[in-house]
Amino acid sequence: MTPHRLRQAWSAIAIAAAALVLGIATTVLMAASGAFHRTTPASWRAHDTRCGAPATKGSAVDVTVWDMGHMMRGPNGPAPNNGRHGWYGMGMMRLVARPATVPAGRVTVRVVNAGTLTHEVIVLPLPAGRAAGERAIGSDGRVSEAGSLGEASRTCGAGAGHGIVSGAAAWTTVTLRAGRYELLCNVPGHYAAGMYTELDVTK
Ligand SMILES: [Cu+2]
Repeated sequence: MTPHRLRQAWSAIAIAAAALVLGIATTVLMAASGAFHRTTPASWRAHDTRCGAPATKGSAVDVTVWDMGHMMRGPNGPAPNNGRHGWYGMGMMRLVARPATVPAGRVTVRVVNAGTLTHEVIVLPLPAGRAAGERAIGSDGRVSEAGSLGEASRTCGAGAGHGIVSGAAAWTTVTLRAGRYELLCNVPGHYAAGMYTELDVTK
């Protein structure tokens, strides 16, 4: 191991340790705020002041994500495979953004998880000539996140985390140029189950 490699290794360990401490702190905060004790997980909590996105400058896009968790499995286990990626048993899931068009600049994506499962929202540019929902899905049930501009996946917080638990909100602020974008959930199987939508940004 060269000195350079050694430095890289040590900084990786330091980052991992910091992430662990942050994770524990987040868990403690979530426990304190009652995030683990929601009794009506599918309810709409956009106005839950313990878990709402802060006021923002620029545009806001409100995203609602949901699933039909109770329909995900038949009496004898997973629903039959319809041939698409083997994720048919995940049932129907949706991601809806309002408004669907915003002006270029700072855009805060505010997500409410009205479903029963954990979700997330990732912002990706939409390649020319492609529609939302057309990305290649890997054998792990996920799409490539290469080129991601940001994500809301931290329960009751901003940016990347470990997913938005049922009933909670999450948000992220990104700067978007004019163009077409796709908002999607990349929890395994969720994209194939319908968790994507187009977001257009005008000049
Ligand atoms: Cu999802």
